[in-house]
Amino acid sequence: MQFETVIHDGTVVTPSETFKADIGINGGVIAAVAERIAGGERRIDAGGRLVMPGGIEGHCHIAQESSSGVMTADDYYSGSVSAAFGGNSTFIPFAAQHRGQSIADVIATYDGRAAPNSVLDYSYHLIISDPSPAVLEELPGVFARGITSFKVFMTYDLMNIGDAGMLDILTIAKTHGALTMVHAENNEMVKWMNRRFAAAGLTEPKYHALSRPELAEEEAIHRAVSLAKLVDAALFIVHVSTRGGADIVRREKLAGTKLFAETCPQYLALTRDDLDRPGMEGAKYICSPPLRDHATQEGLWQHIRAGTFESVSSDHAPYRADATGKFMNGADAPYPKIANGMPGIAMRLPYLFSEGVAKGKITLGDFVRLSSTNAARVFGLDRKGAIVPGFDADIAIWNPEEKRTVTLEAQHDNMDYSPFEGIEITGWPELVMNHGRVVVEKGELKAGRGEGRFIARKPVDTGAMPGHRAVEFEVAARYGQEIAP
Ligand code: DUC
Ligand code: ZN
Ligand code: ZN
Repeated sequence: MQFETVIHDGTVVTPSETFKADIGINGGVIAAVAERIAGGERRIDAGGRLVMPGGIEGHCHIAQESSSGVMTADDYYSGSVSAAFGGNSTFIPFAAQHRGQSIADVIATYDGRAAPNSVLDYSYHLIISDPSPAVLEELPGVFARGITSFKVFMTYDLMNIGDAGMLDILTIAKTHGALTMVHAENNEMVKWMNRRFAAAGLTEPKYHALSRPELAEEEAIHRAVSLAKLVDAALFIVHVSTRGGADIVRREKLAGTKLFAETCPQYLALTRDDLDRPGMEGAKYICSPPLRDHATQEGLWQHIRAGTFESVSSDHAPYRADATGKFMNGADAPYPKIANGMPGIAMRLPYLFSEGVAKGKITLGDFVRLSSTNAARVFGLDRKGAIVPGFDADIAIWNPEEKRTVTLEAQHDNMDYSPFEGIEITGWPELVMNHGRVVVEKGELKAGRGEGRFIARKPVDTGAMPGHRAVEFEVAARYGQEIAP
């Protein structure tokens, strides 16, 4: 068999094995994995390197306006380029509905932003902020198009859809095999804390972290899980930032709940002390849920090791430290008026590899699972996330020995700061391929604008998860009233 591309002499990493093998690629797809593959129009030498599934970034905000109207600094070009330099082959940003907007309009808007610009394959999670009857009716068409997940919020007055709204979304999602993702923080607790801090004149960035207590996340995770269990729908808790929240996820998974979760590098690398930097420097570290402390970092690593999280995602939410982003309400705005989020799409995998694999906290197999394989499975990318014949040739070749210090200049996003600046990294992605196209090689971009494809995704697979059946629906059925979703 003749191959367009052969990757040879590398060490292939899968979730369960690490072995020497060559890979033959034709038509953008992995055609063979074998001990020795001769020929190839192009031969890529991976001697001394790790050959892994390209990263799948499942949580990032690209060309997205926040509910208060701030546009992210990255569009689908800079966002995808930055993702690729960070070892990713595919990404799934959000397509965000603003209240009153039809879903057809949301999708058309994001298609216009993504298709001409993305260098990587992409899909969207739909953010629903206004689950009106008309919007709920539109959702089956969205699933039919292969957008099989969406995010809802339990916080922010302009985004929070309330418990009944969540139940409506969860019920429709269950019917269509879609996955509901949730930002879980108790809105009323946060608003109450905000009022207390405002009354005391405490408005510097460091109070942001204190205004969103760990209990606000833990309560909301517990409530979100309860809502999902009532209708036996699948749920994905995004950006878990607390040990207590992760404990709930773990417990519920053990009980068979159809539950998935992620954490993010910033909760492992940074703490609330970073918000207490001089002047308004701390604004760069404002994200929600907020940064916590060293004990939390330890707890989150324990949960990563124990398998509580499907993935470690970046939550790349790039707002520049200027009037276009963080300071759109003024250079000394009080913390509730500073844009929430920080960049990190390029640092997610180098950080996870360096802190996790190189420091012996996780195995190479764990890294592959957390960076790619699990996201493919949970988000329905059925031809991605593994080095298997028939799958897309989405591959990242890593030099596990390369050492770098993170600098802003070496980033490829549109940001004016990196929260990871100065961190020492061991292990770096040297070549990134998407659907057989080399996108990044030895520090150079090789792909063009708009070459990435929209990928239609499959329903979430919860077949192996027992789930729950709320007893009240059973009793109603015994009364002859079938009201179960
Ligand atoms: N939630 C996110 O997922 N990202 C940025 C801000 C937020 O609230
Ligand atoms: Zn969120
Ligand atoms: Zn996010």
